[in-house]
Amino acid sequence: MREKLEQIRLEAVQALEKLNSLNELEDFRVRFLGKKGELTLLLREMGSLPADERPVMGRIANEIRAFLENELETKTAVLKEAELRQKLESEAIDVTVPGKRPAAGKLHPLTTVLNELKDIFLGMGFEVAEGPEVEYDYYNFEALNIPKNHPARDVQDTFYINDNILLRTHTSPVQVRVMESQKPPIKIIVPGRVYRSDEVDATHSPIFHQIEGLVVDKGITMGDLKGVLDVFAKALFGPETRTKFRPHHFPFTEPSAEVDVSCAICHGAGCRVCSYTGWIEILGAGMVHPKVLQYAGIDPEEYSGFAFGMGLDRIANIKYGIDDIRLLFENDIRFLKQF
Ligand code: 2NL
Repeated sequence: MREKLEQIRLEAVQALEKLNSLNELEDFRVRFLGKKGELTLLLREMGSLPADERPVMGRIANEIRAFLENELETKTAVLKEAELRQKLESEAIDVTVPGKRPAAGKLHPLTTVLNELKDIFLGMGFEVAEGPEVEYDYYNFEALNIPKNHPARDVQDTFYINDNILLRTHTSPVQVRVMESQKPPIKIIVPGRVYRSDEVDATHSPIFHQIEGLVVDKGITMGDLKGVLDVFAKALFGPETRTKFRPHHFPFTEPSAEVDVSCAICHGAGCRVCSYTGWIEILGAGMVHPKVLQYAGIDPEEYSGFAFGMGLDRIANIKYGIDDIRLLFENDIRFLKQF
């Protein structure tokens, strides 16, 4: 019996050293100290011992039990501590890792440019007018002195709904409607979507955006037109900006001009943006044709006016250095994020 007890103690001490986890600790407890454990089973055999040996063996067995229980307790505390430390380490949150920036919405570059243009013209006393994108042939062409055989009326350029109805090719019909329904003085800008049956490429899109302006009053002259467009160009491209009027032809204005602004990138020295000319063409303008006033019921003997029109997409591209109009319509988030 004494030898068996020694044997158990030896095995237990060896097993103790190999214990590495709380699970193994429990297995150890069951194996040596449990109800069916080696020590318990051995103690059951005490009955068959001579009476004088029992107390001695009992004492030794209890010593071993107390020793193992003590060891088990110590080892449990050590392993629990180790497991806790490992858990803390593996689940630790590194508060110094850079955060993820929340995706915030932004305005489309066309919207930003339109807001800027509106600000500039509202500052000069203009009001914003809007109107239908589906228009009568009359308002889009006839009332603007664009004769029946004019190339701008070609079905190749215009989306016709039927003989009389079309998608507006410019925002001018809105100005005609305002002149019909309002007495001068008239001082409006008209932004909006317009449509032309163009082949899509870097500078053409079947849907694009225009902003036109119209001023009608007594005694309006080309000098007023030049003054307004000069203030506008300086506000949009910077105070150093100059404007240049080149003679041109539009059916709805007489005289007509195309207007260039000095290149804001190279200040006239010549660069990629201005095709090395120092000038950028940004709009068309002129004095409202007397026939156009007459069509709208305004007496050209009493009133005169000027008008201008520009492509909003083109202005946005110039301002932001965008080289392809299609980017404005594709809504590729990688493109839009840059503004
Ligand atoms: C251009 C040129 C222009 C107008 C638009 C206009 C409107 C009325 C009467 C007279 Cl109701 N004119 N608009 C005048 C001159 C030029 O646009 O190149 N636009 C992109």
